[in-house]
Amino acid sequence: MMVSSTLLITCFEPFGGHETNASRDAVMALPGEIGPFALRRICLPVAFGRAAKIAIAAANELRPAAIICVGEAGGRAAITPERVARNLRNARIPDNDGARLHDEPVLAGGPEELLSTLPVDAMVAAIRAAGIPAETSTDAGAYVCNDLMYLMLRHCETSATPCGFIHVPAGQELDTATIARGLEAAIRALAKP
Ligand code: PCA
Repeated sequence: MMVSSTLLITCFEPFGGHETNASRDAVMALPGEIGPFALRRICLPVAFGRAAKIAIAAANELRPAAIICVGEAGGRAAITPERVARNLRNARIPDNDGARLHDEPVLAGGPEELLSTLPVDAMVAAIRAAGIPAETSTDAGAYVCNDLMYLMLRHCETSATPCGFIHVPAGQELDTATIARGLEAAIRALAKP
C-alpha cells in the first residue's frame, strides 16, 4: 500500500524509579509504516507541561494526519484507549522534573474535559479482533499522561487533527510484542474511513 501520511506517535520515558516504560518498549517495536501511515515516534519526558511542549513542537513541524500518545498504566490488564482528558493535575509521585502537583488545573480557565477525537470504539474492536484484550477508559488519571492528552487535544482543536491517548499495561500482563500488535491494530482502525 502506498504510504501517504504521517502519524505522530509518542511514548514516555521510564518514571517513578522504574527502568523501563511499557509504552516506550511497544512504540519502539512498531514497524515504520502501518497501512497508509508513516510513523514518526518521539519519546517524551514524564514532566507536566514539558512533555506536551515537545509533542506540540513536533506536531507543528510534522503536520501529521493524526496523533496518538501512548503511556503505561499500572494495574491494567488491557490496552485502553482513553475517551476523556480532565483539566486536573494531581501527582502521587513527583514527575521526572521533580514537580509534585496537587489539585491544579492543566490549563487555568480551560474546559473541564476534552474528548478524544480518535475512533476509540473502533480501535477497541480492532484490538480485540486481533485477540488482544482492550477496553475503553474514562479515566486517564491526573498525572502526566492526562496532562499530555489534555494539552494535545487543546492544541488540535484548531487543526482538527485526530488526536488521543492510549494506556497500555505497565506490568507483565501483556508482553511488548502483544502490546505492539494491539497498537498496530488500533492504528489500522484509524486508517479506515
Ligand atoms: N504513565 C504515566 C505517565 C507516564 C506513563 O507512562 C501516567 O499514566 O500518567
